[in-house]
Amino acid sequence: MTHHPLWQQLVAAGQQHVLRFYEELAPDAREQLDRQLSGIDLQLLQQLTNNTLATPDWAAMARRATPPPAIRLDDRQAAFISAAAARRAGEEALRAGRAAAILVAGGQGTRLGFDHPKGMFPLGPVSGHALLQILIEKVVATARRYNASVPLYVMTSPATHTETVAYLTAHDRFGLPADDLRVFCQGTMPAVDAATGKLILAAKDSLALAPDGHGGMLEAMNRSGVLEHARERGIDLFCYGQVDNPLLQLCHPELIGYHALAESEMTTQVIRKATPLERVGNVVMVDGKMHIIEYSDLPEDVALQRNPDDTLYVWAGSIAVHVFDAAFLQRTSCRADVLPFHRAHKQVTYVDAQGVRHTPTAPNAFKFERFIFDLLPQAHNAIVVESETAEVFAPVKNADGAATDTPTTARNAMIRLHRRWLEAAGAQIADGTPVEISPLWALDAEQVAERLELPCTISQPTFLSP
Ligand code: UD2
Repeated sequence: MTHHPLWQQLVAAGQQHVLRFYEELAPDAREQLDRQLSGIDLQLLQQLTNNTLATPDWAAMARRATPPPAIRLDDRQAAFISAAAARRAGEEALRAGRAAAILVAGGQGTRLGFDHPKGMFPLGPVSGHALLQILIEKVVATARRYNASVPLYVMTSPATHTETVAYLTAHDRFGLPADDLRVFCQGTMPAVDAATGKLILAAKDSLALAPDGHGGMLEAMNRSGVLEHARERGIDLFCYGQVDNPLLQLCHPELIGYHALAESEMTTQVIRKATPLERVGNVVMVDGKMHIIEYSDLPEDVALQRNPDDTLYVWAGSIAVHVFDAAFLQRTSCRADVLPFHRAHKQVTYVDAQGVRHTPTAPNAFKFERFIFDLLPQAHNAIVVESETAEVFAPVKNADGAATDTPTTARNAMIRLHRRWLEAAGAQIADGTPVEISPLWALDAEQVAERLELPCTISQPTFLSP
């Protein structure tokens, strides 16, 4: 194997075992392995494995964290920007075609028992529409409402890319014009053996690679030409959200307006956490900078702290909805080290020195991921805007049967919200009757009030669509 072009580097890094089966591989299998190996930064990997790369001490940071200044729901009057002014500014940005949307959709539906990209999961309580359809139609409806184009950038992972592209093509992009949709694929990071730091062979001709986290978006936007596409279109802000939240308000005018008027480089929509250990990021200030400390990194005693009025001290839950300034993403996407890596202990299938495949029953490997929200401390004038949970957040994380964040809890949240909008507009709905509103019919309570023809009585499952 000594004639392999990467041999010296692999030996220097103690990783030459990855070529163990090289001699017996067919030419295309060799090519695959070569391609994977040439994409790896061995020095970075060594630093990550040895933990010599300075990773933030989240627990220590959490202990000196304070609540972030925020535009609170129950105190909108006191905010330095009024809700009305924010709405006007947001609508203006949308009308001028200055806003684009980003959806991160790299996850599979495995935890839901669904063997496809999570975005394809049928969630609509009456329509049965998939998460992707529900969210893309919000973008289509926003573009129509403001008579402008709103480009959408969907980030996939190697596991979801091909199927997502085929799905969107088969459905004519759910109404988005061809030039308003770009699907780009995030990168990967190799998994390493937790005990030895060695690269793992998932097969004789393949490394164990995992998606590099949604923070991989920065590099992928650059590499795939998405940033350039947006620049040419005159986009100066990106509205970001996750595909697993059907209540996501993608491109919400008020949020965009707060962002624009505050001249914020990164704006975060938050909810008031219902419970201390809720599985959301925690927006806090540490040493004068805004950070999100992930729920898994927040020490329990800090999470449990309360104010004298019994509200949570660490209250601001990030639901992974942001507005990014385009120039901010351009600037940071050029800096390779701008986002730290988070190390996770996971189970990874491997082939041993004899070529026998093993699926471990306990974590055996480290995976490395970057989180996009770690950009926050770099952003100038970062602001936090609180929204009502029932209007903005119903994540789909677990299969039905779990206590929280299941398809059923998300469907019920959609039904409750849509029922509330309809009843506020004067509809009479029989108890227990599911109702669902297509984003193409109405995006919010205001549009429902405009559209609804009275009298309106609903006594069977109803999907309101154009
Ligand atoms: C995420 C946030 C958490 C909170 C919560 C709200 C992280 C690390 N944490 O928690 O703070 O806001 O969501 O629901 O994000 N994804 C990719 N590529 C990747 C990894 C993830 O596209 O490499 C997408 C994935 O498709 C999903 C989203 O990012 O839509 C969140 O990922 P997750 O479900 O692993 O994160 P979770 O629920 O732990």
